[in-house]
Amino acid sequence: MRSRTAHAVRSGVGESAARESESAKCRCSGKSTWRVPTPHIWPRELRFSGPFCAAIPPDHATRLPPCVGPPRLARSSFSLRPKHLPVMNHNIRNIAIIAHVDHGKTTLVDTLLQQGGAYRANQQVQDRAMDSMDLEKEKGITIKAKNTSVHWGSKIINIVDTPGHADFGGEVERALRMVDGVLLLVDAYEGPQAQTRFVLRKALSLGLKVIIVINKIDRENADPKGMYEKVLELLLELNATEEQFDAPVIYGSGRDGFMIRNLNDEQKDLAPLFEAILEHIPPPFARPNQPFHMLVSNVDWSDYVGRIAIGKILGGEVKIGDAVHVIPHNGDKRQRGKITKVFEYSGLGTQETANAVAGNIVGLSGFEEIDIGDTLTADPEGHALPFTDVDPPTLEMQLAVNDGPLVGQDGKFVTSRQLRERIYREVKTNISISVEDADVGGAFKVKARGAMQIAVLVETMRREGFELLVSRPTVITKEVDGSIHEPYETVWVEVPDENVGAIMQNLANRKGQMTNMEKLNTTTMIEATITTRGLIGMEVDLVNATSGHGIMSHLFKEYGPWVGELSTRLTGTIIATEAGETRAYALETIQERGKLFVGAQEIVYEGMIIGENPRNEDISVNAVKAKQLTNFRSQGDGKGIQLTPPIKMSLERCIEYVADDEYVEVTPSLLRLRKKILNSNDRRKADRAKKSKD
Ligand SMILES: Nc1nc2c(ncn2[C@@H]2O[C@H](COP(=O)(O)OP(=O)(O)OP(=O)(O)O)[C@@H](O)[C@H]2O)c(=O)[nH]1
Ligand SMILES: [Mg+2]
Repeated sequence: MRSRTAHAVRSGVGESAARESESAKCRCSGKSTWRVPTPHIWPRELRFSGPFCAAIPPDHATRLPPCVGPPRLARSSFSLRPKHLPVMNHNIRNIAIIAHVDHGKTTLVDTLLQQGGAYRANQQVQDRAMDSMDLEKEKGITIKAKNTSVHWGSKIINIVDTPGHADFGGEVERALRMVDGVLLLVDAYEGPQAQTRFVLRKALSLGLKVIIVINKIDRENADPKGMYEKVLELLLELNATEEQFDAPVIYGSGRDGFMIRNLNDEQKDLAPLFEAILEHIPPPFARPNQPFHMLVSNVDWSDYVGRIAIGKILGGEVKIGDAVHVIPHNGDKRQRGKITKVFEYSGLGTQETANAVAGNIVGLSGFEEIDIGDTLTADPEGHALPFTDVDPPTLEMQLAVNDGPLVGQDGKFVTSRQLRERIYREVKTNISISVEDADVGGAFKVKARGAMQIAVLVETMRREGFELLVSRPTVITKEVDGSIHEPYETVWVEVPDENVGAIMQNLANRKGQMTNMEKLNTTTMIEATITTRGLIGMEVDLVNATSGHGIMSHLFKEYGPWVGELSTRLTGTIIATEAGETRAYALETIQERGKLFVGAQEIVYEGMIIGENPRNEDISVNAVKAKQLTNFRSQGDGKGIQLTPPIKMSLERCIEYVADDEYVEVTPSLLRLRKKILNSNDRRKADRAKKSKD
């Protein structure tokens, strides 16, 4: 019997595949075999899970078509002719870094880049370099998944840094389609959280190899061993296969640039992590001897070359000038294109290259119209590669043209056509957002995973010079057996012991049901089931109730029966009745009735919300009233008047704050709150009509 490892190496199969083969036995003959995992990208029924007979290398097995569709066995690429060509590019590893928000993914990429030689010796190294968007830098979170690569020895490791915030889960889902394994980062103090569960479940379901990285072990009170145990519990709960359960674990600190296999090893560098990646993550399953084909997993935009299709080359080779076919995933007619540029991702940018081979993650330009999920192939008869949709959106918000009296005073883009074109463009590169025209002209219904996702879009548009109106988020309901169902989530809230009562009360007001409570060192973890509707605005309440010490994470659970009316805002508003510039004299009396959102000398208009009434009703006030002039003039308006500084809310807070009959007016430099109906008489009439209808 020939040596399995030697055979594997001779035939070009990577070392890890050879290692995998050690225990494999052929089903038909019982002889030793070598085994190659079928790529997760194929539908389950097409995957071949058992070992192959050594005599027929899997590359030639008729059960493995490159594309879906009717079997086309006569095609030359599927002939049974033995060809001892490599089936894996063992110089490459493709990994994604996944974790809950803030568990240190982007910081680890910084040190991987440094130690992987991405910087010159004297080059200035930035913190969280992959968070290159302005909004990412400002918020300190990753919003979009990004590709990079490092070299370790003779190998290239392609890395995708993913966002950890729940609202951007769609980015993680599509990143996972490009890779063959993941680094699951877990904070050694916080342990697995809601989003750890979400991303791990997705990775396991795609059959990806996992390396567990217990990160931030430098933190005070870190419990690396305890957290590793918790990850194992999570793997069990998520029905990981035996092989996935045996995932290797590495401990370390991404920030301090070291990883170790055992806790008492010397804390030196990231070498143990690099070695674990090369050892445990399989080389990409790709077929160099087939015509070029690739599934588009992401789309980028460049002012110079236009749309760039990003994905892992699953077969063949591609070079500048090649003619390729674009097969749209929505069933539209296939189109022809010509590759104008091939990009590889390295360090902090992209690098043009003349050609790229199977297994590599690349960007390709040359297509006017290309969307995520489309297939690129050099084979004129090739089929579309399977594309599974990401989890559906649960929230909806309306974006509308600014029809207020101050429209156009601040922004450049204010028309319905401009707004429509921009929103529809966003949907092309962000598959977890969808949009449709609303019933009224100039308004669009944008559906997403969370309010933050839409807030990021609105903030980006605002910086581009748009003016628009944004409504309160509403949940997307479904009809099940004649009754309305709404989305429910599991929420985990960790609060200092003294705040437990306040948070339980808050959850109860939002019709949340507590399902578990666990006492930790100085804090308490509360687990509850609550509607997505009930969760809106809860983060702000938590920060206020715990002076910023509470941590909260949530995860979509299921659709369940509608829980009825829910009021998450118990206060009313103070509304301006007249247009003009606010006067300190008028505001002085108004501030006795509630909290103000505007200061003196600000422009307001009829129907604009200028403050909060602690009672649950709206009051109308004149904020531009000047002091009556008398013969005995005092020393000028405003002198000696003490106004409390107005409350200025962030865009996200405004979106969570507004009620159903209100809008946030967003302009490049201002955020205003207003009633949907500005005229007070019209508003009263509409209220009466609504009441009589109810
Ligand atoms: N003590 C300690 N802090 C760390 C470590 N790695 C990252 N941090 C800190 O954790 C915070 C979050 O780090 P990021 O790298 O942005 O986390 P992330 O996982 O990329 O966050 P998202 O992309 O928003 O999900 C930052 O303040 C880092 O300085 C570490 O190894 N030890
Ligand atoms: Mg990040």
